[in-house]
Amino acid sequence: MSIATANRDVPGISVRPENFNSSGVHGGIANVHVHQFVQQAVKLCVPDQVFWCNGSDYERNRLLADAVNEGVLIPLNPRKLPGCYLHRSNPNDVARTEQCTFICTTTEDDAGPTNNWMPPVTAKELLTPLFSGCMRGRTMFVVPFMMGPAGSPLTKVGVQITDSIYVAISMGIMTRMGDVALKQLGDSDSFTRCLHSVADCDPARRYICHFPQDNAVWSIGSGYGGNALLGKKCLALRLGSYMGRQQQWLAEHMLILGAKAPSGEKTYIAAAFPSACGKTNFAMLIPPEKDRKAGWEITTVGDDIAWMWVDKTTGTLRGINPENGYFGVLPGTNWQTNQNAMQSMSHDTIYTNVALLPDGDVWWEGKTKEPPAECIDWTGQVWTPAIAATTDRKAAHPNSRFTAPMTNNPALDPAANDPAGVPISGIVFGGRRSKTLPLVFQAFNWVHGVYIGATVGSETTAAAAGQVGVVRRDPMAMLPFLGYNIRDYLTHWFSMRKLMRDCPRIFHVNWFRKDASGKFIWPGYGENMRVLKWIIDRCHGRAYAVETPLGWMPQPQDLDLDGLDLTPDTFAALQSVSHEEFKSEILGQEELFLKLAGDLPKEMIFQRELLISLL
Ligand code: GTP
Ligand code: SPV
Ligand code: MN
Repeated sequence: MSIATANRDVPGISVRPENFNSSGVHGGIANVHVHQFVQQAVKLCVPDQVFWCNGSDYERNRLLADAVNEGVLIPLNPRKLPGCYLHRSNPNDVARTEQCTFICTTTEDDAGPTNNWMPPVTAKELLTPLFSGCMRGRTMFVVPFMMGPAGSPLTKVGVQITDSIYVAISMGIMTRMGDVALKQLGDSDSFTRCLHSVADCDPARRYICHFPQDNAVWSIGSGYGGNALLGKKCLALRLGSYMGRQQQWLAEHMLILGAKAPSGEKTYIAAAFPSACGKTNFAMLIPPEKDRKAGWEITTVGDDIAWMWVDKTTGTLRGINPENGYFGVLPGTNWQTNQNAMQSMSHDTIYTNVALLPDGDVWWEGKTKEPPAECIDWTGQVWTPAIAATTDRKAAHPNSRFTAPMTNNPALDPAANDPAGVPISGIVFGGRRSKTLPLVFQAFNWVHGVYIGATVGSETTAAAAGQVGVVRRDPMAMLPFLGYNIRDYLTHWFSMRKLMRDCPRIFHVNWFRKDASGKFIWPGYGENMRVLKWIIDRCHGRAYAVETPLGWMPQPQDLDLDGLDLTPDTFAALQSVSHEEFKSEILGQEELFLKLAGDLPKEMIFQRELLISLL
């Protein structure tokens, strides 16, 4: 076995395993705990080579070249898409697999009724034989990474071991990767130990196991997205939420956007929508032309994850985006719907599971109105519109995604790297609901807002394996990402109120209501600015609203609908709430209440009783 350190900017040097010296110093990496972790992993997985990543440009180019040589990445047209590559995942491995995802805590009660659970001992007994020798003939990448900007109070370090060069390269985009993370870690032992192997990529032997009590993740059998880039959902949400509860902060499946008004006033809003329900698009919103002309600017702090804490001196909620890049949904994304996303992926981007055009460009459903005459689909087969019409085959997978550095985003917020984070004035919850839920309403107060977040329902999407389009409860959009008992999570949310002097206002939105013919009623995307302006005004105690059983609602005259092709009747239809339909909605919420059985925080019970008595 040799240990490749060519990445130390000195091509071609390898260090043999016996050169691990007693102090653990190797390859410029001095942290003895990291060394012990790597040595244990080497013993278990038996790789041919160990490659320590330092995060340099030199290293990135070398990894990209290796990935191309191995056929893992296909270079795209360098004139149209400089620095971009196509990756095709195993067709059995295209989305998160919630049925293979486990929270491994000593008691089942710690994981709670919404998580798959295994005792840590059982999980390790089950996974150790799967990891045993799984990297024979392969290279083990050691990927130190940091979630959060350097020096932020919540920033965390992880070390991911992986045998996937695609994962190593992706971690270099999605996180602050390499020496910068080791510098933050110093001599400390407190880093998340992430062990990952694609192994034989067999769904029957796929496990994503979280050990919150040991600050560790073991993932095997998948090379895709949240299953494999362990800093994202595993560390930043599942383990993050567990730490957040212990340390009185929140790790949430939320975007953070900044909105600068023509007056210069800057407002930051966080929003939680379930997977593939509009976070990236809302975070990168481009206002309608008249708002842009008037001086409105929307900027992105984050598009998927927010870590938020209460500032002790001011008593306000502040947030950071722990990530460094975007892993964004492609279908439906185009120059009309999301120009900032298109710019973000215009160079130095990895496209996963999209179609390849004859000229080395890429395509996915919804990129252009007209499909290409011919392309190679995401599985590598010839695809034409005629084939699609007879077989229902998509050119790109519905969960195809781009991986791009956040610095590519022309609308990146100036505070995206600020360790002090940004002040959060409003929190928005939302779901994908073709019926029942109005375009927008505001909670009466924090407790009511937490109830609204807790009872969010949304139609399932292609972001997770399984049936698409069925309404399920997805509390705070965190159902698949909670690292502990939902009872304690809701209690934690309620109790955060006590730490805050001036707490954010809470809202619910639904961009996805449909008419009788199945068409979206609301134009969405950039036009969501009209709703956002009302939300911002409400956060600052300005705009008008009427009281309804659901919460505060704008009337047509309270929202700027100027220049929008939407009749007052249509707006009324968007905002209408049928008491009968809402009674069924409350029955739908029972799904969650029954799971929590006798364990419901009392605020949840009182809020539900209040809602029922108002209808
Ligand atoms: P994850 O990365 O899975 O957490 O998803 P996300 O919440 O960031 O979702 P994203 O913004 O990528 O949107 C998912 C899909 O919804 C894409 O196909 C978008 O085009 C579509 N979408 C986003 N916003 C809107 C909207 O306002 N209206 C409509 N009709 N579709 C939208
Ligand atoms: C999601 O499913 O919410 C994602 C994609 O953001 S993944 O990273 O695969 O979880
Ligand atoms: Mn997500």
